[in-house]
Amino acid sequence: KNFTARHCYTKYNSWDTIAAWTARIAKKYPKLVSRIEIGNTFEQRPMYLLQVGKVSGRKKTIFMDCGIHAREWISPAFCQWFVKQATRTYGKDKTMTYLLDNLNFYVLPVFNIDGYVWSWTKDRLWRKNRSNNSNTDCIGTDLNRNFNAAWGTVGVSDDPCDEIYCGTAAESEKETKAVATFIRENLHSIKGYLTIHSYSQMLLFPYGYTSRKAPNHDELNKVAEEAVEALSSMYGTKYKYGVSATIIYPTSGSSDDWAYDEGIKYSFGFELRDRGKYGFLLPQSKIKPTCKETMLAVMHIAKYVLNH
Ligand code: ING
Ligand code: ZN
Repeated sequence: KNFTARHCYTKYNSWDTIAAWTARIAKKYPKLVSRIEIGNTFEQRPMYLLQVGKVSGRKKTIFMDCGIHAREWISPAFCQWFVKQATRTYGKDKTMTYLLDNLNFYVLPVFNIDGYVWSWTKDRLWRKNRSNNSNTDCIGTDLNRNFNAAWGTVGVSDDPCDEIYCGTAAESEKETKAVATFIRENLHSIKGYLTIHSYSQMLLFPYGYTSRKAPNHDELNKVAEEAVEALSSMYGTKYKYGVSATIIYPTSGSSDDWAYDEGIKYSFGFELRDRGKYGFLLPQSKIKPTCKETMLAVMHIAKYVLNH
C-alpha cells in the first residue's frame, strides 16, 4: 500500500516488492506505463520490463537496465526512482513532459533477478546470476561479461568460481539472451542504451574490449561531460567520465559495448555513488540524493538522444 505513497522509493526493495510495484505502477498509469515480460531467469522468475512514455506512433526509445549485478542495490532503486519521477511529473515538469511525449523508455528494474534475491537472502555481496556450471559446485555467470562483444577475450575469467566468469558462450545465460533478443527485436527504435551499476561515480562509454576509439568518440565524450556537469550541479558530486577500458579497466562481453556495436550510438554505463566509503552497502539515506542527481544526467542524455 505504501508503494505509491512515497515510502518505497527511499528504501531498498526486495524482488517481490519490486515485482508487485511493476504491476501496480502500470495499472495506475495506463496511458504512460505498460509492463512487458521479456523472458524468464534461470530460476524461472519472469523478467519484467516497463515501457514508459506517452502512447503514440513511432518514437525513438532509450533502453535502461538496472541490477545486472546483484549486490549493487542502488541501481534498481534508481530505476524505480526514474519511473516514479516520470509518472509523477508528466504534465507538470516541462522537460519530463517533452521527453515522455516524444520518447519511450524501456526500463528493466532488475536484470539479474535470481542474483538479487540471493543478495537479499543469503549473500549480500553476490554479483553473478545463479545458474549452474558443469563439473563444479560454483554457481553463476557474470552477466556483464556474457554479451557478444569480443566475448571471452579480456577482463574475464573462464573459471566458473570467479566473480567475472563469462559463461560457456556469448548469451549462454537466459537473462542475457532475453535482454539481447528484446533489444535486437527493437533496434529500429532504440537510439540510446543506459546500464546502471555501482559504485565509484563514473560515466563510461565504449569501448571496454579495445583501446580503439568509438567512431563517435568525441560526441560521446562531450555528452558525458555535460551529463556529469548536470549531475554535479545538484550536490557537487564528482564523477569521472570517459572510455571504460581506460577509466576503469578493460572488459569484454559487457552490455554497453554490445549495444553500441549493434548500432546504438549512444551507449553509456553509470557507476553510481559512492567512491568506496560504503561501496555496495550504500545506506538508504543516500538513495534520494543519489537518484535526484542521477536523474539530471539521464535527462541530459535523453534530451540529446531525442534531438540527434
Ligand atoms: N563495474 C562494471 C563491471 O562490469 C563496467 C564496470 C560497467 C564496465 C559498465 C563496462 C560497462 O565490472 C561494476 N561495478 O560492476
Ligand atoms: Zn556492476
